[in-house]
Amino acid sequence: MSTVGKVIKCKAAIAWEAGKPFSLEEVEVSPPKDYEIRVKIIATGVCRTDAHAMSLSFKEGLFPVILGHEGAGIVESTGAGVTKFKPGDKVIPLYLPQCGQCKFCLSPKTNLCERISKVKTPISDQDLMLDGTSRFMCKGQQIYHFMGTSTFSEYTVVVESSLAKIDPAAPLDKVCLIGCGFSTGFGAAINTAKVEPGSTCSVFGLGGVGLSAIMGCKAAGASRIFAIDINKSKFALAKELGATDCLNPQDFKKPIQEIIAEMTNGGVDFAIECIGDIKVMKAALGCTTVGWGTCVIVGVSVDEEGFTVSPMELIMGRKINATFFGGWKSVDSVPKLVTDYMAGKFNLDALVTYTLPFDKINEAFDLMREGKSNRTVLVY
Ligand code: PAD
Ligand code: ZN
Ligand code: ZN
Repeated sequence: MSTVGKVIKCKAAIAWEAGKPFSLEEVEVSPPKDYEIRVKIIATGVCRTDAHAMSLSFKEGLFPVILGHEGAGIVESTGAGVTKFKPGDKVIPLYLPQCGQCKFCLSPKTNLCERISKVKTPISDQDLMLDGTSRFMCKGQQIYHFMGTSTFSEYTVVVESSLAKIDPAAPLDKVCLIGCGFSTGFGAAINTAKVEPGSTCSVFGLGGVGLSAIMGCKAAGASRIFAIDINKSKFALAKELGATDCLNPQDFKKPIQEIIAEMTNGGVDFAIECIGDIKVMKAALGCTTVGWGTCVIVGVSVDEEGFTVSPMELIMGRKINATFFGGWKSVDSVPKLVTDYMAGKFNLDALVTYTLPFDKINEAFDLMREGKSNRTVLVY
């Protein structure tokens, strides 16, 4: 029986309030309105950003909410006006939209889109559809969307400019990582830092994002790649993916930036912070060389105001930059990244530590918090 035009009842993980585990619930998902698409999610990764959004320290989170922003699925139905998608298309929802018409989308200088350019933090945006309403209901209550994607629901509704059509042969339980973690880390190295052949790099934090940054540094031809983490169980995979030196800051008496500077004749060319820790961001900037060192911030910090940079650090030629979704223009780039993965150009499979049934979502978050997984992919 066709579900087109009807409310679909399905499984979703709802965060009812901050700091509490998800509850698995039956939700009602309304049909897509104009320029919207309803997607059956097949697989979704679990990213640290979802954990930030449900943490007690993130003051802007709206509840109850369906989180999840690293998914892949199949179009179930389309609303009026949708021209680029049809039922059956394989797709990846995009938390960074690309409307294609705004001043940002028309500029090659940024991957931002006007649809999210005015918000303080992109992870508190896109909590409702563009008409200011939600497509999710549970127990008679409206549930917020998250980042315009809400992939922790078996069915979700997204705006047309927040969706990429991908190769129909792509394995969704792997390419879902292109929806966030892989693209962010890989792009941070090649698009934002613009890592050069023969350069030295350091990557702080070896979760799914940092390991992808290592892959990006290697693909860009870096000759020496430092991988830094306080969890040494991350080092074996970091090495496999291209790290040349693995360092645990807790093994040294001196600050890690000094150790790296000593090992590199004054500092690395590029440093990438993939944790979201203010102190580590300072260390990342501090381990770059004077003259031209570039520090790229990827990690999202939700509980602190920011960090100070001395003008001298910048006057001495260091640069600081940050990335959102690895600098990729989402609609244009995601299908190409999927094609590149299918052509064997990078190794997404290595990032997936566990693949679990969706019902084990709380376990997946525990594995991430305990440092036991790089990425867990949940399948419906
Ligand atoms: P993760 O939690 O899987 O990995 C973080 C890693 O950092 C773990 O291996 C930790 O052991 C390690 N770590 C923690 N503290 C320290 C420390 N003090 N020193 C050294 N290592 C440490 O996270 P993830 O890979 O999913 O995400 C990383 C960050 O990137 C996180 O803040 C997330 O919110 C952010 C992110 N940003 C974007 C973006 O567009 N800017 C996209 C996706 C994720
Ligand atoms: Zn993410
Ligand atoms: Zn735009």
